[in-house]
Amino acid sequence: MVKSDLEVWGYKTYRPFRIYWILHEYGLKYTAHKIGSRTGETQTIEYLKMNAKGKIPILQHNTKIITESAAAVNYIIYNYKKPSDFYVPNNSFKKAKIDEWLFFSLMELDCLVIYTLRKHEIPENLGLSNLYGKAPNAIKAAREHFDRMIKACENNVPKNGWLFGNSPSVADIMFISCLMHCDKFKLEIKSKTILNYYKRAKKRRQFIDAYQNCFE
Ligand SMILES: N[C@@H](CCC(=O)N[C@@H](CS)C(=O)NCC(=O)O)C(=O)O
Repeated sequence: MVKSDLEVWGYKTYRPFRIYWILHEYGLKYTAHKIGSRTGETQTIEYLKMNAKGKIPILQHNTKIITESAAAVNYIIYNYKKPSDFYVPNNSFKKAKIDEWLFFSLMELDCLVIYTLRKHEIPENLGLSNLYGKAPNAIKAAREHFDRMIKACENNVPKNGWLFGNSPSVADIMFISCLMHCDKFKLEIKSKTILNYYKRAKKRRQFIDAYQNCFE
């Protein structure tokens, strides 16, 4: 198989999925290296040379290496022609509004909620408390924080379409990739508006294609 100049390292989890999704939105060909986290594949000397954090995902563009999923998603929109059905902000305020969703998703949802649950839930609940220790108070606080953050952003989620109109943006990719952890960690999305938005998103062809390739 001829390798594409764009390569994604990692699969089967929601952070690599962000990169698969943007690549499908932009209709770009890519090579997927289907390696898993915590399988040993991210701890080889060769891999650690690319990403000293020993984590997935990586986006590789020829010799350029990007090791954070949000940076990788943005790299695509900075470098490739915008598809007609994708929203890219064209001034600094609009860009800041997108960034608001990006940092909200990464900090308030991914880091404070999802990572806390992943590290401190018991293995039966798909957590790693066997490695990182049990922390029932932290788990309770994370679940409460999730409910509070969903309530806080609910009014900014539209009843139709995407966060910024009729086309998706990187804000949708980052936010939805966080919502995708809810089933895994039994987090209930206590907002009809957000549940409907999430259901709509999952019907998009690019989402489905990216999902199939990332999770197959
Ligand atoms: N902030 C990073 C997080 C990457 C991350 O935590 N990846 C997980 C899999 S989705 C991983 O490789 N975990 C292994 C570990 O924490 O050692 C990003 O968004 O790219």
